[in-house]
Parts: sequence; structure tokens; C-alpha cells
Amino acid sequence: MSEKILVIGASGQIGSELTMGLRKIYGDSHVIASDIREGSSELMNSGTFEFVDATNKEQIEQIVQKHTIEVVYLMAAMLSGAAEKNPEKAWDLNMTSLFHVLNLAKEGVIKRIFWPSSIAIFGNSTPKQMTGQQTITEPSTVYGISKLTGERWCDYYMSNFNVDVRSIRYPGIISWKTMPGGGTTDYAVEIYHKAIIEGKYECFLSENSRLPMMFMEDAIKATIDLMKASNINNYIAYNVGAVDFTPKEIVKEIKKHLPEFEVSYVPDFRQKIADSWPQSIDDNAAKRDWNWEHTFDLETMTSEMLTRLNEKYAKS
Ligand code: AKB
Repeated sequence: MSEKILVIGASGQIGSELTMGLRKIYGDSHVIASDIREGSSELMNSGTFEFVDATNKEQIEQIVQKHTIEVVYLMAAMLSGAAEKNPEKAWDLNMTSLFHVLNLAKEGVIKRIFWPSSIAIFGNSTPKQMTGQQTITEPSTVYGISKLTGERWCDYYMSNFNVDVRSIRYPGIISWKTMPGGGTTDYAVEIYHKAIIEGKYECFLSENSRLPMMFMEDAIKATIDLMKASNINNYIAYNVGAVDFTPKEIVKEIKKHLPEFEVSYVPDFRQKIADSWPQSIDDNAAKRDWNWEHTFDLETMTSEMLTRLNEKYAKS
């Protein structure tokens, strides 16, 4: 029988699709979804859902005990743009929730943790091209500082208390089911929706801002594969790469399907965040240690996004 899994932050962009991916593999009754707010009807109707505030240890512990949970995916987080506006709240959510879950593992209540890190751990002093697994990490954002600190704490709990905690430094994640919220890479999701609904989009990053990105299917595969891997005692948080592109390049790709699509560029405070992040990622460690390989490139991702969103909006 497979282990019981709890996803905290299951109603969010990655959490919702991760929950569905885990339910497909391990069975609906083995994967408990939790969040402070309800998720999509697909999520709510496919298995058990519990209301959990990720900053409340008692609530997490109660659900862990109620469902005899052994593995926790902690997906609740405040992303880069939102965190700049609410630094203390972001720090509290991103760090307190991690401590609660790390301590449950230290106490032997749960066996294994997945906790997402981000390319935001890198900063202005990091080499921007093919940014390495081990390089300069001097983040300049609240979110980046919380993610880098989180990586250090995960390493500390692993080294000192033998806690099995695994992590991925996610790039921008592109998906059509659930909207992201508060991130700097969110433009790369919004742009597809706006292309279909309005035929125009005002982009909050400049046209040449290159960032590493990944299609959701690849992100879910990476997450689940890392949690299944048996030989990963090299790093806590792995770089994973897939595609990198600029707003101008994604527009060019969308225009192949929707030639009338119009975009204007009005960079806001998120431009500074984007400028501090890598442009492409060296993921050789993940390839070597657990055979990481991405599937979607800009062309296949664009075609899938537009097809799926067209179907979705036609139904609504
Ligand atoms: C964000 O833009 O804040 C996130 C991230 C790269 O971690 N998508």
C-alpha cells in the first residue's frame, strides 16, 4: 500500500495540478488536499479536502494525525511580486510553514517533505547564463531571501536530524488550469489568456527580459520524480531547466496562431526583480542524479496553452 500524502497549498497554481498528478499515481484516497481556500471543482470533487492554515502547526498536525500522513508537499508560499508589497507577511508564511513541517519530520511524525525553492535565490551578482547548481546566491527580493534561507534550513535539518526533505528551484511555471498569483513570471501565463479573450496584452516586463520557464506538466514530473528518486544525497534543492524566452519571443510564437495579437510594454516594479534573476539554468546535477529531462519547448507549450484555453473559454 502506498504512503498517505498531504499537499498543503493545494488550491494554488502548482499545488492544484500536483495534487491531481499525485492522485493519478497513488490513488484519490491516498492524497489529501489542503489550503486556506477552496480549490477548483476538479480538486474538490476528486478526493478529500481539509482547510489548513500553513502557519498553524496544530492544524497541520491534526490533519497529519487524522489521515496518518507520511509525506507532505508544502506548496503554500507568497511569490516574489506580492512579497515585495508584504515583506513581513511573506516571511511569516514562507518560513513559519516550513519550520512546522520540518519539525514534524524531526519529531518522527512524518517521513518525507517536498518544499519548493525558486530561481529567486539567485541575485544580481549571480552569473546570468546557464546559472549553476552551486554559484553566488545573493538574492535582492524578500521572496528570494526566504527561499534561500529555507534551503539552508532544509540542509540543516537534513544534516543534523536526518530529515528527508527535497526541493526544486522552480523557474516560472506556465499552466492553463489555475492562474498564478503575485509572481514576476506571471506575465507568461496572463499573456495567453489575454491573447484569447481580448486579442491584446499590456506586459509588465520589457520586451527583452529573458527568464527561465517551464510548462506545468514538466514541473509536476520533475517534482514527483525527485520525490521517487533513491540516489539524491547530493543537494537539497536542485536547479531544473526547461526553456528560456523573452516577452518578445513568446509574442512571436503566439502570433503564429493569432496574427492580430497586439502587445504593449509597460514595465512596473517587477522589472527590477526580473533583472536580478538568471536568464538560463544549468541543470546538469538534476540530469545526472535523477535523470531529469524536460519535454515542452516554447513552440509545443504555446500550441498546448492556446488549444486548452480556447476549449476552456468556449465552455464558459
Ligand atoms: C515568481 O515569479 O515569483 C515565481 C518564481 C520564479 O518562483 N514564479
